[in-house]
Amino acid sequence: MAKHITLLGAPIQTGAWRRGCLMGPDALRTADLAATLTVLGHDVTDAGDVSPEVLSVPATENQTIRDLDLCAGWVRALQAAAGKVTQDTIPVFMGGDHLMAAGTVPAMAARAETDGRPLFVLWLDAHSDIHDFDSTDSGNLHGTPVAYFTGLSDFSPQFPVLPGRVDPANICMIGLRSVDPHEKAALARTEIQVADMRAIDEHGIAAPLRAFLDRVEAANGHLHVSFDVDFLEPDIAPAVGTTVPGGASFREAHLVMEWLHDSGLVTSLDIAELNPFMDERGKTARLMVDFVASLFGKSVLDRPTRARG
Ligand code: B3U
Ligand code: MN
Ligand code: MN
Repeated sequence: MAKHITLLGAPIQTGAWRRGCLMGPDALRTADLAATLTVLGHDVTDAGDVSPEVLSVPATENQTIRDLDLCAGWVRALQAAAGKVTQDTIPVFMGGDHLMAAGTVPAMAARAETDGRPLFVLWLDAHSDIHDFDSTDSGNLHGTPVAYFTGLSDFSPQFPVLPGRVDPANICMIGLRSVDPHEKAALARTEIQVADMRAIDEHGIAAPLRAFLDRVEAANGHLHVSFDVDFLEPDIAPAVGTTVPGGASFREAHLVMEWLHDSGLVTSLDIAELNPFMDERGKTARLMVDFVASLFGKSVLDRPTRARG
């Protein structure tokens, strides 16, 4: 079914240690994201890039945090821009490091609230990104969005009051293989469902995804997918700052995208952590466009879908 898709660039890189994610949106444009989705029959608008607000926020006790003012300015600007996306369009937020999700996800949660439906989040990542201002050892705030948009930790007054919050029970993380001790303890205290790489090796990637999609459907939820490029095996997707071996394969990731399409449940998408400076002749950007195409209906053969009208 044809969708209206809005591409929105989120060239934030201050949440990551390594520079380069600011080129992410342009790499996806260069890899023909808009044209690829148009060929699939969708109506695509590229709304350009968001710019950060210029802010000066109080310092945190933890002195290791990098670029706090600019990170806070990005979170505020992304919440404002994503907050303008109406229900009749599927936004594809082109990052940008994963702190982008501190802007996009609360805005999508607020959007879901307007029709009284819950927001579910599928977090495809090697990392759980559930640090807070106190717990982060690296000082890189791309490791914090989940603790922020669930309200599990307090990020005030530096980050905005959440326009919409995600219930931890409505989050499923798939692909984890680099979790810091604080994060491990934090995950154990929540109802977030986690399928780490060991679980995927033991049961396959389809089992946790199927269970989660069934829950989203039963709750009549909206589904936001936050796809961190490091979810993937670095051999196929080298364009990330923090490569972690043992990631999802080409086939596993394609299956996830195809199932997401067939579910008809996805209402918004982040593409996070694409760092074109680390890429090999555009291969990761092109691969990500291919995955997004699968999520929006590209398939080898036609199959009956569960898509709603
Ligand atoms: N958990 C570590 C590593 C990390 C998180 N996200 C990425 N790396 N990309 C941290 O710095 O918080
Ligand atoms: Mn991440
Ligand atoms: Mn990651």
